[in-house]
Amino acid sequence: MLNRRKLLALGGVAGGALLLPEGVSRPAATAAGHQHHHATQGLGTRVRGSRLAATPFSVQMPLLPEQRPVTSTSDTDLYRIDILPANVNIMPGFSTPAFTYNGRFTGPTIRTRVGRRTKVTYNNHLDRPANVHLHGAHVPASSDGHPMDVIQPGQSRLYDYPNTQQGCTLWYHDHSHHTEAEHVYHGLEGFHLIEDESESSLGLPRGGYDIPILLRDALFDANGTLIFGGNPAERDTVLANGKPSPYFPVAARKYRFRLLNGGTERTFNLTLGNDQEMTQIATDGGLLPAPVVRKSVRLSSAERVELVIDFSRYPIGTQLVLNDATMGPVLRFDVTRTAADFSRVPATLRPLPVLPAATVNRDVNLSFDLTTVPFPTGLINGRPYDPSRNDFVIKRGTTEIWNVTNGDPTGITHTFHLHLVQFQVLQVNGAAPGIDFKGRKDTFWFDSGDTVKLKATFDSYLGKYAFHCHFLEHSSLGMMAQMEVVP
Ligand SMILES: [Cu+2]
Repeated sequence: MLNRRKLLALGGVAGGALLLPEGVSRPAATAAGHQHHHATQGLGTRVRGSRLAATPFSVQMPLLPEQRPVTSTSDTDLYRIDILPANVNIMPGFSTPAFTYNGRFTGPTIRTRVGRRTKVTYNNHLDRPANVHLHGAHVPASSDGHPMDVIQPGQSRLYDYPNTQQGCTLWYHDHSHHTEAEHVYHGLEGFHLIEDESESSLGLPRGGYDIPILLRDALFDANGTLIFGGNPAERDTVLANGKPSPYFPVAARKYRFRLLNGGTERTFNLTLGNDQEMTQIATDGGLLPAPVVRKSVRLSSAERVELVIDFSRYPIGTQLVLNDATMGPVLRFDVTRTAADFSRVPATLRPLPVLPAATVNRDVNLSFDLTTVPFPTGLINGRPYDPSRNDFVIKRGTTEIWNVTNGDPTGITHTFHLHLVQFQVLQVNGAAPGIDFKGRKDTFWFDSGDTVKLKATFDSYLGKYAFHCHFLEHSSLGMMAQMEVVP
């Protein structure tokens, strides 16, 4: 019989609390040596007890700036990004100490295209080790941001990304061992978009109508400081591109929105207006074989979904709220003007690759050891993460089937992320997968007791890569393991 109090000590469970070990939950402000502002209450915010709350739709959602390369050659763009503490404006009228890429709470967007190499020099100006993982990317192990492969304070590191996979919405974020949840929560995340020549011929909305939006949750104290280390379910503010439940003016035409859940432990269930239709065109690893019309979309931590919304169906002056079942209003689209629209969503997008027959089967079980004090221990196949151990050794070129099970009791949900490859989900609990599992995936959400059968081919890089629960509070507690791809 599971002790209720123990269960509540975990995140990922409604009403639960997750406390991180001492030293893991240092407030950014203290660690960064900043004096945070005791700002007065701002327009659009109100103090509720010891917390700060935002009035929905009081600020406009910003577009994320695209990072310019320092230099470019015929096939490579070289960027420089500083990892540094900064005071940023998230809640109207308040200054919030954060960890940032180039001073931005949601890091700058890197937009490249298939076959162009991206090299990024990261300079770590924090007082602690950090590193960078390009989530969903097909990269050599030396540039994957292995949890133990960190950039020490004051040091720099060049990451090299070949961008050889098909066009997709990737994101970069901190992956430093035991501090990944805290670092990402405080702002170390941003988009890395790979565009595809063959995609541009499809006629999808592009340019100013192709908009990345990072959704996440957060909790602020009355001074506007981010609160980390408590119960993730209590985070009551939803941010879109770093602003609380903003509004966004749109033209009466089609838009492509690239949504990323950048929350460390959050599952969104999104609906638009009064059951309005959204057309899903892509998932984690790029375009779906065909568009799928949806009225609700589930998006858990680290997942991406690309939606085309056609605002030409609504009169000028219409306001449409993107709403989450738990957190309420996420973002309001205000249809404010007309615009020409030559874009379209073709009936066929891109077929899935046919993977070779699998020759290896593996079982992966995610669970918590609820008996350890003061914190539960995250386990994969019964063991907490140990970077010196290879849990799986995979021969290069092999196609494998993994049966991934959420082995925890009712109420504890998990996500699963496999580095290095995009996989295909064959079955969920023995049945054909639903739309949330379709396409090229690198992360999925699953409920207690669920088993997800996936297939992947490991045909490229050698070396050590992680796989883990992408509720980062869970991976921080050990719910992570390691595979090594060998010749
Ligand atoms: Cu988990």
